[in-house]
Amino acid sequence: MSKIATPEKTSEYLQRFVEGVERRNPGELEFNQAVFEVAHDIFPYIADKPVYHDRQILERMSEPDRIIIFRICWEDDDGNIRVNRGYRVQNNNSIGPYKGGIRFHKSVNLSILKFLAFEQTFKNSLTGLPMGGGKGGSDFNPKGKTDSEVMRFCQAFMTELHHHIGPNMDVPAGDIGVGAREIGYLFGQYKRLTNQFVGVLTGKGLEFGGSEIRTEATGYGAVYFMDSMLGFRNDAVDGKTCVVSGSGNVATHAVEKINQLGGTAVTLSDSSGFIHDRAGIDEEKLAYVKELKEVRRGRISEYADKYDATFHAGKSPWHVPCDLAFPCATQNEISKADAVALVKNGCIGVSEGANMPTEQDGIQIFLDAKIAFGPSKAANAGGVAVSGLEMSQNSARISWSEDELQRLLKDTMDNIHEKCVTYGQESDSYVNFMKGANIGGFVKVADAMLAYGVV
Ligand code: NDP
Ligand code: 2IT
Repeated sequence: MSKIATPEKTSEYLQRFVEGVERRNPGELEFNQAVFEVAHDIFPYIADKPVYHDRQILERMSEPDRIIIFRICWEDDDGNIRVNRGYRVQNNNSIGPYKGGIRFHKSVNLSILKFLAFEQTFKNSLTGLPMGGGKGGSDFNPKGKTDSEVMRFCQAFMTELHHHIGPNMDVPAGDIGVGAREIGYLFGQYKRLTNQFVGVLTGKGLEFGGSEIRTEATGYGAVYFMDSMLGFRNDAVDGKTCVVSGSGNVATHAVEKINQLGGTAVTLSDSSGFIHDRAGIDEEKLAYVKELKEVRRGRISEYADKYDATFHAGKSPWHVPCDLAFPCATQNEISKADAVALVKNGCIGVSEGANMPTEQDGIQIFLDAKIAFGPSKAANAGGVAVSGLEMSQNSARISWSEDELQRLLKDTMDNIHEKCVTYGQESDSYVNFMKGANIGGFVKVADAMLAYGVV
């Protein structure tokens, strides 16, 4: 098959491809969802580029290069032996070493890590930096664990993982449940096991090779991306009411940037529910949230005890009227009904800080309403982009200034926005950023794979 495909043929190929992926990955709902979302945009794009069909590029991209699964054995504070499962999904290293975070959460399974590693491949390509895609993690639940238990777990995790990573091979970072504390323990153990001080992890402390702005980059980047999408419509974040979900790294730094750009964030959440603060979450309140979550590791409901805000147990914030929405907690946190409520209540923009937070039919609602929808692989790429810059600084054994990195982050998000416009603008001039990000991320990886031949 090396002719230009008709629309009928294209949908037949897409159907066949999707069935094949489902057959090979039975029950892996998140992975199938992520691959389908991409394939839906790529098949029409490659209809007149038969070489991508002939060389089975998307088929190869959706089969990870390798997956490492291992046992993690550690001892809790009471001397009990605990067993968890660890993973590293090395999805694709066509344009650089595998790169992507590590997630510690009780829900972690192969489907979730495969979807994240697949998405990461496209996201990293969009940054323009030489990074392949990977993701790892464990079903370890950090909630309620002491500092020394977390340290022993991280050491046990790295004792196996260190065989499979390296500064030119695979460079992990943080994700849900893995922040500055865990990266410190993981890096310390890597250094102990290998006797090497190298840039094998990103998100490190500033004292040991970390980069300015890495902590803030994902949340800041998601808000910059929103500002760029609105700028394209002669609008801005300034003056807008924003709902934000989550209360971790991405959510808190999104709120920080919303405040800096003149918006008002009125919600935050965790897995117990959300708080609604009509007056806005200002800098002082945000400092309280960071201390609550990072130091005391408490619940967001405590915010409503301290400030004039309401707490809504077991609910997410999407039914609160807003101009802009920033999902920054986890995958599939916006359902179709939530998307309908957002649009009905006047929401004009969604920028995804979390990975794949909107369900497939929710995305369709946003696209049909023609609101500014920034999909995760574009909107939250600021984090991994600054990770890429941390790798460069480590290789060169230098540190760039905060001002320089702020500028590079903003430029990167602008460039990703531009790429999405190039590939995603439709005949009525509406920009489908989902399509733009999928195609924009695909092209560089695909062309590298073509150059390598059949490998
Ligand atoms: P954190 O661990 O710092 O915070 C996660 C937040 O999300 C917490 O408030 C947590 O609540 C909430 N949350 C997690 N799982 C669920 C769930 N199943 N249901 C409801 N709430 C949940 O993680 P990050 O802020 O780093 O990550 C948030 C999202 O951003 C993830 O999707 C991640 O993949 C994505 N991301 C992160 C990047 C980074 O640089 N850190 C980069 C790009 C994307 P609770 O404490 O109750 O669990
Ligand atoms: O999903 C993501 O992009 C991350 N968790 C960050 C990955 C990284 O390597 O910085």
